[in-house]
Amino acid sequence: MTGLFSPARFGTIDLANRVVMSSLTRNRAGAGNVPTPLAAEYYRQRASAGLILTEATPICAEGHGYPRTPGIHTPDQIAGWRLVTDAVHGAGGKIALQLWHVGRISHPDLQPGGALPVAPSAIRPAGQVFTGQAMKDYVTPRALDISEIPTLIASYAQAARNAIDAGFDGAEIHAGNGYLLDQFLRSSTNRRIDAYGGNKENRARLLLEVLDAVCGAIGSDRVGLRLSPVTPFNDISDDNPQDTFDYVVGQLNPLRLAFLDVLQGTGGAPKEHWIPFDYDRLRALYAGNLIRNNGYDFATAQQAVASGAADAIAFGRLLLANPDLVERFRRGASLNTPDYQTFYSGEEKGYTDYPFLPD
Ligand code: 8OZ
Repeated sequence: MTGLFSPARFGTIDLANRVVMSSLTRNRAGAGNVPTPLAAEYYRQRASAGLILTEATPICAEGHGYPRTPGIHTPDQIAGWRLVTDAVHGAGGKIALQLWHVGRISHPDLQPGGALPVAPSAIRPAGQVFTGQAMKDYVTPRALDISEIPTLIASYAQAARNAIDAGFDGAEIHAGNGYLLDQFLRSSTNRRIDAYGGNKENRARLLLEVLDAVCGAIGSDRVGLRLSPVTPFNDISDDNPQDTFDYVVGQLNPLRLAFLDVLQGTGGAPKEHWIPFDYDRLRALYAGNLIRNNGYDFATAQQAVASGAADAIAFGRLLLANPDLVERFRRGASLNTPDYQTFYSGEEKGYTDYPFLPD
């Protein structure tokens, strides 16, 4: 029987087991948004997961929207990530970088030259952004001109090449959680009247062109994709998410990606409050390796992999708080409790000091 502890091959990436570390923003990058030696230690501690997906990592200066998030667009950042990939590989793990552009989820205080953040359309998100000094209201972003799209796509391809230069086993394109590519996909944030807006085919165009460019740059067998069909995070929604995401997933098969990573559910809300969506339909439509994420425990994850509903399960909070989660699952051991206070701030505390099981 295939289970969580069975090895797998996702494109060129060999996973020792089917426990994946979900991408988790931790806001601990150093000056210049460079990953630190402490980040290398944090990821090394978690290398027994079959595959680590890094924290979301901006592909270009305009892609930043939070303080202290590590980028992949400067030589120093590439060198910082090299510490991380060496540490994980030294511990026998596999690691892919999550490629990120926040789009409108930013602020002039976080943008080069104090410019407006960019988005598919000039629609201001509800809510506030932490600029590093203060909480400020989001601003109305600047709609990208169609003439800027090729440069944006090229930034994704360059960032993917940078990831390979930094030693990553692959790259995952972040097209979820209300960030730039999701802003293009979903009807609430995309009111464009050109080839990149309107019907689902047009709203999906940028993502599919980015996928093509990234696959061309590093090989599709090293590329993954993150989608989150109904998460409302960052003030986003879609008039018909099933229709939109059935279409997107239906377009992926010819690309032969390493994996598709679907964040299920509605943010942190309990399952009873999730916006209805048929994830099994995505499984049926998609011929490749599927990672499912959100709210799984050992029993439900094991069941999902054994039944064929998923090829692997991604864990966020559980791996954050239990670096040796795989071993704890094997032994049926108790789990450390995640400390929410230190998710997005601090240094070692709540980052590299969660205890391992005694030998
Ligand atoms: C939590 C805080 C900041 C960013 C995401 C990159 O949701 C994030 C994120 C999560 O994908």
